Amino acid sequence: MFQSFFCPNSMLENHRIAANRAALIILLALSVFLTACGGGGGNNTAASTTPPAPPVTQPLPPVDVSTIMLADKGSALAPDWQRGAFIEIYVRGYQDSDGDGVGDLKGLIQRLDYLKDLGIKGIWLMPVTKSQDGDHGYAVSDYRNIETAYGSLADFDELLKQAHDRGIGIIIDYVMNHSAAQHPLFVNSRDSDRNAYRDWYVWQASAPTGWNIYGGNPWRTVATGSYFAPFWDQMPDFNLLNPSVVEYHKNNLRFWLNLGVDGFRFDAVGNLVENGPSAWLNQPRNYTLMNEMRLLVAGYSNRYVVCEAPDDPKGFAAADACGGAFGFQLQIDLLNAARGNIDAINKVSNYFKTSPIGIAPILANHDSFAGDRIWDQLGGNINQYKLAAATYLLMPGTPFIYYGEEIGIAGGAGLSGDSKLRTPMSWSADTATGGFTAGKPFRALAANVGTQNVAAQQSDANSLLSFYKSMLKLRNTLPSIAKGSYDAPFVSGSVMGYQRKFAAEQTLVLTNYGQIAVTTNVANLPAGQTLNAVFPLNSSRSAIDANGAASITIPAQSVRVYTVSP
Ligand SMILES: [Ca+2]
Ligand SMILES: [Ca+2]
Repeated sequence: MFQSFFCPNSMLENHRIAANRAALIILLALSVFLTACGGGGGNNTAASTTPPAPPVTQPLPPVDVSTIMLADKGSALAPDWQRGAFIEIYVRGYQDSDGDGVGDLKGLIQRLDYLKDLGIKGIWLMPVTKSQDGDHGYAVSDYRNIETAYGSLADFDELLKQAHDRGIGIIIDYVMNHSAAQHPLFVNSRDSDRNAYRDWYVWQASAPTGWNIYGGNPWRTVATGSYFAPFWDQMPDFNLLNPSVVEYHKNNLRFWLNLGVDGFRFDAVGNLVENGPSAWLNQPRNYTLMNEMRLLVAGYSNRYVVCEAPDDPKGFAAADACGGAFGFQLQIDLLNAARGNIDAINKVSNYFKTSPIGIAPILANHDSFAGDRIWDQLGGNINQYKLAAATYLLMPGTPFIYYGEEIGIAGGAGLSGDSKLRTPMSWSADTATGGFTAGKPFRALAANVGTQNVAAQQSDANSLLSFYKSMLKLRNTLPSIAKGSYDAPFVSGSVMGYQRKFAAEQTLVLTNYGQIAVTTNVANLPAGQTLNAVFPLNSSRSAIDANGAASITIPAQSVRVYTVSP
């Protein structure tokens, strides 16, 4: 795992070593390490003709912590674009363009027309920065470059341009809590307790006792001390109480914003700062720190921020913290409501009575702690699946679809844990490639690729994909659904109803989660006006009586959406 620390890739970097070491010492060190890497070629001229030098333990990789100033190119996107639906995409698993079996940015560009047709207004890319893990990308080894297997910064520029041309924004994952152990900053920090970057990470002379985070000891001991790394020993936590570290991250954010990226998904914001073994989650500084980051992003035109904070979505979604956060825990109620559970239907109905508009509802994501693929959780029950989708795609907030969810992709065949959720996308029924690559996919395909795939569903008006398109079309054509108020919510038996209002537009959404048709008397409507069905289009008009009530029959397991007109 550590073998590439000083070997071929970083040898090139060593030619740029900072001037605080004499050239002679660098030559000596290069000689030593070229030999260690099997590339020295036996040339010891430098070593044999120079006088004795001070001892050098190892050449440290150069770090780039340069300042980047705000340079806003403006935004090509519509105002309120971030109230449309997003899709979370794992680039490695989306589309391979060159046959190496690994998804890449060029492949994603080829699929932008599909995403536009689906009705997507924003894409969250799981980390595209260079990583040590070569998989999920959360072990970032270079905050200002693209993962080699994904392409180049030029490809990323092209992706931004092509997405913007289609009215789609791109936000990228930003990992502020930790870097890769191979990141040059940590390699320096680990070198000695006198290194200039020692205090950029969290060090103790020896591991303190009494710590337990997610069932493990977060302290990792190496020759120079013990560092704090709760998620993985190869992902050391930054010391975010060091102002230089915060400045570094701000410069990295400006790097991407200056390129034209439309915002960020911030990883693990509940874990940023630790104040002791019983005070390591959701510390007060985490909220003010994220407010600083949000303000930095807000210095650019029309950008968007959403945070991952499973233990406090509402706190971090607040306007004086991230301004946006995923609605963790809500997904459990959404799925139980879809199964017809009355208690869950009531919880869903009540959710946005007290939640900030910045909540971003999900059904699932790339982490197994948030649940399995929806197909697996619902046992392939398409009616329940459509109810779950309708519920969160028509609600307030900004919904995030996890790639493949819209076609009912299942977990990977024979896989478990997070890998099971991060398979290649099922574009076709080809059980060898899924239409994902011309080569051999880097990981097993979804177990149901033969039946649940884009090709099979695109021309089927009753497919899950067509249903997702219908829901997103409502969101994209009715401002009240995308960004309106949440009014007059009620639950009556298995029926949930609410109204959305924006400017003069008023809509009514009714969902029957039960197994039989229900006739419901809907109240609090404008007296004497008419309900016009906008979904499905063939359902009938209904009159609102003088008391502002209308009697409506909703078939079993279905959703009805109406606009109100005089
Ligand atoms: Ca590729
Ligand atoms: Ca931390």
